[in-house]
Amino acid sequence: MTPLTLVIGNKNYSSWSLRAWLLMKHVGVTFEEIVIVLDTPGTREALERHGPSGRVPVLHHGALTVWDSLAICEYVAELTGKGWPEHREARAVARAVAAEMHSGFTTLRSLWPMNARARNRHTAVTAALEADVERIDELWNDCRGRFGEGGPWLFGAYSIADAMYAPVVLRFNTYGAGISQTARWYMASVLEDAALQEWLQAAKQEPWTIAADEVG
Ligand SMILES: N[C@@H](CCC(=O)N[C@@H](CS)C(=O)NCC(=O)O)C(=O)O
Repeated sequence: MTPLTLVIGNKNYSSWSLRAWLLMKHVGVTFEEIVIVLDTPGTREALERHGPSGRVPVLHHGALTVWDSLAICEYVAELTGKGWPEHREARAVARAVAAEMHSGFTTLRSLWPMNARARNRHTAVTAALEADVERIDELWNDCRGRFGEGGPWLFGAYSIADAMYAPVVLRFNTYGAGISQTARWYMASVLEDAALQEWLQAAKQEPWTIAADEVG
C-alpha cells in the first residue's frame, strides 16, 4: 500500500491529533508520523505546508491530503474495513456519538484543555461544564449498556467512537471529573490501552509547554 503519513501536534496537548493517531494504531495500519510543535513562531508556516486548514491532524496518502480528525478516521476505516461497528444500528449510534463529540462539548474543551501528563488539576466547575460531563457520562452508559457486550469499548470492539472520546478520558483524569461507576470503568479501559500508553509515554518526554493549556 502507498505509505501513510500522519501529521500531528504535540502529544501532550493535541487532542484532535490523538483521535486519528489512536484509531490508526487500533486498526493496525503502518504509518509515519510528523510532529509539528504547536504555539511557536514557526508553527503556522509548518501547519500550512501540510494542509489547507492550517490545523492538525493531517493525513497524507500519496497525492491525497485528508485534514480533520473525523475525516481521517473515516478514510482509514474505508481503507481497512475496520473502525465502525458491524451491526447497522450500532454503527448509526457510533456515528452519532462521534459526531456529537466532533461538533460539541465546547465548554469542556475550553475549560479543561487536554494536558496528557498533568494530574490533580482543579478548576471551578460551572453549570455548563457539569452539563457536558453529565452528558458524556450518560452517553458512555448508554453505549456500554446497549452495545458494549463482547468487549470493554463503547460498542464492544474498538471503534472510531472510542478514539473520539479518548481525549475526554484524559481530561477527566487530569481535572478529576465526578462520574458514574460505569464511566469510571470505561475510563480505566481507555487508560490501560497499550496504544494510549504509548502516546502518554511520548507526551511525558516532550520538552514543550503551552502556557494557555496549563490550567488548574
Ligand atoms: N476539527 C479539526 C480541529 C483540528 C484542530 O483544531 N487542531 C488544533 C490542534 S489540536 C490545531 O491544529 N491548532 C492550530 C494551532 O494550534 O496553531 C479536526 O478534527 O481535525
